[in-house]
Amino acid sequence: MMRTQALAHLLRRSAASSSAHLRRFSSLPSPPRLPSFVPAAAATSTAGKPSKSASFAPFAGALSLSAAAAVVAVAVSVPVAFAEELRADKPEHYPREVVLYQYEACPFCNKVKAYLDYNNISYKVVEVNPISKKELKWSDYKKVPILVVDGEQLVDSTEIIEKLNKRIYPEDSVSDNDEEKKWRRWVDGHLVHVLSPNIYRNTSEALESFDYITSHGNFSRTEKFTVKYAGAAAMYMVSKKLKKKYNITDERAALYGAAETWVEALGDRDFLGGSNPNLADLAVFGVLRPIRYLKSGRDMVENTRIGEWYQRMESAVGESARISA
Ligand SMILES: N[C@@H](CCC(=O)N[C@@H](CS)C(=O)NCC(=O)O)C(=O)O
Repeated sequence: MMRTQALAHLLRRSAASSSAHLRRFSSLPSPPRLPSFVPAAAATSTAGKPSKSASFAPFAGALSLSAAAAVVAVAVSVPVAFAEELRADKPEHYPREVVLYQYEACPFCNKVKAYLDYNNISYKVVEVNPISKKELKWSDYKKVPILVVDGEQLVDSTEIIEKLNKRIYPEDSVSDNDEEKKWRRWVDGHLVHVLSPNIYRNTSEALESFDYITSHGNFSRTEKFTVKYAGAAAMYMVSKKLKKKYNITDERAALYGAAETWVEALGDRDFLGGSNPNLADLAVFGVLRPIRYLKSGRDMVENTRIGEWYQRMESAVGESARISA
């Protein structure tokens, strides 16, 4: 990121903190940041996909106490009028209205949300029912995420981020940064495939995952019960197939291996982007966020060195920029 952009970014971050404070202490809508899971995509690959009913994968977001504490600290020190000014002062090329069609626990959706949150781009969320998908009737694209930016439909998490980033940082050339590109590809081509075999590893983990999915997704009351048990059973079976497909013998070893590979890539840097996260940091963080507080995510943090970077990312990304629909 160029220096001027870094400065602009710092300003935006303080605006983000201030607006978060405003949301907290005034009557502005408060963005939910509770642990949240929904159906996602073990079945997201293009070839040999599992059936629709089997295409759930759990993912979660969680309240970061340290991030919350930081926001409160800023809140106390920033006068409300100044904060309001910062909040209103978003650059012109920032989108005016952003709507994310998502499954709360989908790793690709969480990748997009990490980008939006980090850049303090306010967005509304439409939670899609993964069975009826009635919220997507208006679109020919039947996957999530879909991001509607000032009326324009953007699809595919990587493309969405690419396009938004070009708009927000027109001078920034992501394509020049080979390292960033390489690790973003690693996220889509490797890391996401390791997740499902882990979160559906055995019956208790599959049920834990589906408990989150059904409690935070858009399901009718009847669907909730059926999906929890049938989904957990189906995904337990599907995850065995996925292991074969992606040549995974020990799913935990694969998860720990991926976490360590990422830590090695960071070297002695705080973030892959240096002192600030870049798009690869945001992608890794985004797809891991939904599993972080599941058993697999807790095991990953206990058994690898990824925890410190993850905490830095939680602080850097800060509060959700989600606003009420
Ligand atoms: N390459 C796409 C993958 C999107 C994807 O596969 N999303 C899953 C949810 S995590 C999906 O919508 N699957 C189809 C379904 O649920 O029917 C991206 O990065 O956005």
